[in-house]
Amino acid sequence: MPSEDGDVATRVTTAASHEALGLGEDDLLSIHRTMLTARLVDEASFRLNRQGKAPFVVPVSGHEGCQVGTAWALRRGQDIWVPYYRDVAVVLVAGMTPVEIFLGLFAKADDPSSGGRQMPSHWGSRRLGIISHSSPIATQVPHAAGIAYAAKYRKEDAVVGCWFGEGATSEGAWHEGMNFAGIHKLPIVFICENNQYAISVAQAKQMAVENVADRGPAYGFPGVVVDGSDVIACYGAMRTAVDRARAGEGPTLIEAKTYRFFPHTSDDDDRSYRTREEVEAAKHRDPLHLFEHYLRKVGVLEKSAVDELAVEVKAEVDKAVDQAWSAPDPEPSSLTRHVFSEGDEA
Ligand SMILES: Cc1ncc(C[n+]2csc(CCOP(=O)(O)OP(=O)(O)O)c2C)c(N)n1
Ligand SMILES: [Mg+2]
Repeated sequence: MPSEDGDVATRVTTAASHEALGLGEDDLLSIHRTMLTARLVDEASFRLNRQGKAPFVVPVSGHEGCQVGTAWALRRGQDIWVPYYRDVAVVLVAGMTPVEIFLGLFAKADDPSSGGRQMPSHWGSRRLGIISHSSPIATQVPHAAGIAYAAKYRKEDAVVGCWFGEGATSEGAWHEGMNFAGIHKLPIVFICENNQYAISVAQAKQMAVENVADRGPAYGFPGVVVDGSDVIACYGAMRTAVDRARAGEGPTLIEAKTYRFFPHTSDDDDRSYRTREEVEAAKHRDPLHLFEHYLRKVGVLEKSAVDELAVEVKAEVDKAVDQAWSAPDPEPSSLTRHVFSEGDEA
């Protein structure tokens, strides 16, 4: 959906109603549960970090709306997910369970991403079509474009979702991936979770434009700005983009304006670059609370049911923590697995 003059991003600021987007009550409840699960996984992970049990945590809180909203438009087991390290909620939508997430956090043998070898938050699953990314930011973008090229070349009915932060868009790899996707009209959607900071570096020090999405038309495809705190608006933008990709019309760049409520990681102290007032003000637009408000407004969930659900999901998350914590560690004898050749491995 390019704008009239074709060179600025189209703005999507208000959510269409869920009915207009084909979402029923069950969808709304599942979306809410997934956002809540991501939030509680995050809070548990931070507690575990402070207890010395989890080495490194990358928080998702604040991003749940844009992650669940965009991921919801892809099909599990058929489409391809290329998340980055902040995308707990994306991988939950893709089908990863809290237990699997904690197995990775504790570097356990049964961690589906790498058997405990990868840094936490570098998820991967062949079964679910989640591609593990490397730590250098934006390196997953050319990978995602290549995967979309392969899908198109093989005439597979798959759409690729590729997520990243706004800091990643300052990297050469990002521009190369975008350019390649535009040239070949690939079945891919790029989702920028713009939380205004790349660790401590504010957006104005990274780019001279207001919107990352403004760059989409320069690569020959639409750029869309969406309110990242509005999960339904994010779903709507992604639905349009995925339909466009599936119809062979090429990529879309979605920029979700969001905010992270916690520091960059468990190793960061954000007091050195953000005022507490700024962080507290951002929490007025908490995507989870806004969605709960929406659910009450449309009569899908009572306040008491929200509270009950929070207790239920917290119990599930706590159980997942216990299960993962008591799972076996990798065998020390397997230490060099995937580092040196073991002969005839596939
Ligand atoms: C090429 C490269 N440079 C620097 C880093 C260190 N680094 C890790 S995350 C990050 C910030 C990325 O910010 P953004 O893309 O906005 O995502 P966010 O963490 O805000 O979600 C940086 C600079 C890195 N991993 N890779
Ligand atoms: Mg950022």
